[in-house]
Amino acid sequence: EQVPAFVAGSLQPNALPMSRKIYVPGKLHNIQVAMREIALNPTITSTFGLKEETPNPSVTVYDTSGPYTDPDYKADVKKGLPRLRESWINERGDVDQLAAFSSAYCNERMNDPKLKELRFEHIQMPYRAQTGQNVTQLHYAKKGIVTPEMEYIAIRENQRIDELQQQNELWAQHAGEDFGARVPKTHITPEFVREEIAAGRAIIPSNINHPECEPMIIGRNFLVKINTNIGNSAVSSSIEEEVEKAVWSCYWGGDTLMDLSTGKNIHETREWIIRNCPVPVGTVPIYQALEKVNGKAEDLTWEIFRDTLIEQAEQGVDYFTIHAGVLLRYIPLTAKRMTGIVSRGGSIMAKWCLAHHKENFLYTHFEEICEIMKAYDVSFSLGDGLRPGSIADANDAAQFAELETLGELTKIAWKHDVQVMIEGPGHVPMHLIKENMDKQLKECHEAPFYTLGPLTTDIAPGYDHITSAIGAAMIGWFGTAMLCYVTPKEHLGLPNKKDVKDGIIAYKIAAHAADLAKGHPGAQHRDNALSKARFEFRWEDQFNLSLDPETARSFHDETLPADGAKIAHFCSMCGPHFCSMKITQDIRDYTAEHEKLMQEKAAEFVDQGAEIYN
Ligand code: IRN
Ligand code: FE2
Repeated sequence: EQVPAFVAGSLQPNALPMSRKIYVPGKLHNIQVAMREIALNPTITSTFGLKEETPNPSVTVYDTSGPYTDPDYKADVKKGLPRLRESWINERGDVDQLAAFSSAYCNERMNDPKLKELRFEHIQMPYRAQTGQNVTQLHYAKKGIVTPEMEYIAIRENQRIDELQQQNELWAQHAGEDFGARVPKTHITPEFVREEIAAGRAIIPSNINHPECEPMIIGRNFLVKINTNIGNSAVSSSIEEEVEKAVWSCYWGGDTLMDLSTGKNIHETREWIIRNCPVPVGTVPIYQALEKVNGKAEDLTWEIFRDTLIEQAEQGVDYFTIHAGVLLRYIPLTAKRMTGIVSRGGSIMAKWCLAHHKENFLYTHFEEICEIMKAYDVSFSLGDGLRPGSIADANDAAQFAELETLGELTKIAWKHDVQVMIEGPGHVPMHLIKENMDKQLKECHEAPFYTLGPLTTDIAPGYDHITSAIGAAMIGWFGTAMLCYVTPKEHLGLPNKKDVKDGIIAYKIAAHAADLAKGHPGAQHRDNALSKARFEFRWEDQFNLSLDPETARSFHDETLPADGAKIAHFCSMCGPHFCSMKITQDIRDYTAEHEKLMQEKAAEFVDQGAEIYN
C-alpha cells in the first residue's frame, strides 16, 4: 500500500463562482466565523414588488467548506487543517495532554513499522479531561458558561441576516410554524444557543481531540443539518479517495461526516480523514470492533468494544452511533417483518445477543460508556438498530419498542452531562412520518432527532436520493434536526463522487425547504435574492445564488450558449414571446407609464357601480 499521493493543493477546489470567504468576528470571544459571501451584479434595477429601485447587496450564506476555499490558505493534507479550537480547549484549564495513547490496540499500531508508510505523519498526542472533570458542552451550558463554540454557532447560524433588516422588512415574510418549536424570529444569540444545549434540545459535536472542526449545532430550533456517509468497504476504495470524498462532501454542504469504513486500515483511514476534516466526524465503533474479531459477531466482548471507543475518542471522533437499544427481548418482534433487521450495527448486536442469550452489552455497560464519552466530549448518536427497512415494516412494534429504550438511555446520558441525539428511520410512507416525530419528541425528552431519509417508497432503486429527500423534507419540517443523506447508489453499491454530490444537493434542498417552513430567520433571504435575480433576468446572479451553480449554468448554456443570452429577457423554455416574467414586466412598465390614466379609468368604473378589489 502507498502513502496517499496528494499533489500540493489538489484538495483545494476553486471557490464557487463570485464567492468570497469572509470572517465575522465574535463579541464575547476572540473568534472569527467563516462564511461565504456571494457577490451580485451591483447595477441598480427595477425591483420585484417595490416601487423604488434598490441595489443588490451581496448575499452571505452558511459555509461548511472549511479553510480549503480560502485563497490565502495552502492546503497540506499531510499536516492537516489548522487546529482552530486548540487554544479554546486549553484555556478552559480542564484537560491534560497525554504522553501515550490509552488504547492498547492504538499503541500497537503506532509502533508497527509495517504501517509507517500508511500513517499520518504529524500525529499529536491526545487530550483527555483531568480526573474528576467533565469537558462536554452540555456540562458548560448547564453551568451557565457561553463557550467560544456557542458564540461561533450563534454568529454562524445568523449568516449576517441581522444586517439585512431593511430588506427583511421590505420583503414580506411567509414564515411557517414549526410544530411546537421556538425558532427565534429575528436572530440567534449565544445565550439562546447555551439554553438549547443545557436543555438537551441541541448538541454541539466537538471532541476535544478534533480541534480542526468548525463548531456547528444540531437541534430543531436551528438550521436543519445534513450528514453524509463515506467509507471504504472490503471491496473498494483507498485512503486517498476517502479523504478526497470528505473534502468534497464539505465543499458541497455536508454539515457532518460519518466514516463508515469497514475494510482494512480503518484506524489509519480515519486519522487522515479527521485531521483534514473541518466538520464533525461520526463513526459506528462496533464496525471496527467487529473487524478486530475477524467479522465474528459472537466473538465480540465489552473489553474489545471499550478499547475501540477509547481509541476512536482519542483520535477525535465527534459522535458515536451506539446501538444500545437493541434489547434481547425485542429481537423476536422482527421475526415477521418483510425485511427483518436492516441496520448493520443492529444486526451485529442482535446476532451477539442471540448467540450468548444475554442482554446487549452496550445496554448493560451504558454508564461506563458515558464515563468515556464525557472525558473527551464525544456525543451519542443512539442508533436505531431496529429501524424499518421497507414500507411494509414502518412504525411497527420493534421500531417503537427500541425508541422507548433510547429515551430511557437519553436520561442516563444526561445524568452524566453527555450530549445525545437519537437516530431514526429508514423507510416510512408519508402518512406515517408525523407519528415518528411526535413519538420521538415525547419518548426521548426532546433530544434532537437524526433520521436516515426516510424513504417514502421502495420502488425506485437508482433514485433513492429522491424517494428519501421527500421524507427528509417532511420530517425536517416536523422537527428533525439532522438528515442523514441517501445517495442514488443506496441499496446498489458504494457511492462515487458524483453520487455524493447528488445526494448532498438533494438533502440541501430538503433541509432548506424545512428551514423555510419553520421560519428560521436565516432561511428566506437567499430565496428572495434568487427570485429577484430570476425576475430581473440577471442570469449570472441566478446561477451563482443556486446550490449548484455549475449545473444551473450548463443547463442554460445547452440551448443558449452565447454571452448575449446572459442578459436576454427570456430563456429557451418559452422563447422571447411567451416569457411570463417578461410580459409581467411589460404590464408593470405600461401601468407605471399610464398610472394617471389607469386611475381615471378605475374611478369611472366605480362611478358606474363596479367594485374594485385590491
Ligand atoms: C441515521 C439515522 N439512522 C441511521 N443513520 C445512519 O445510518 C447512521 O448514522 C450511520 O451513518 C448509518 C448506518 O447505520 P447502521 O446501519 O449501522 O444502523
Ligand atoms: Fe433501505
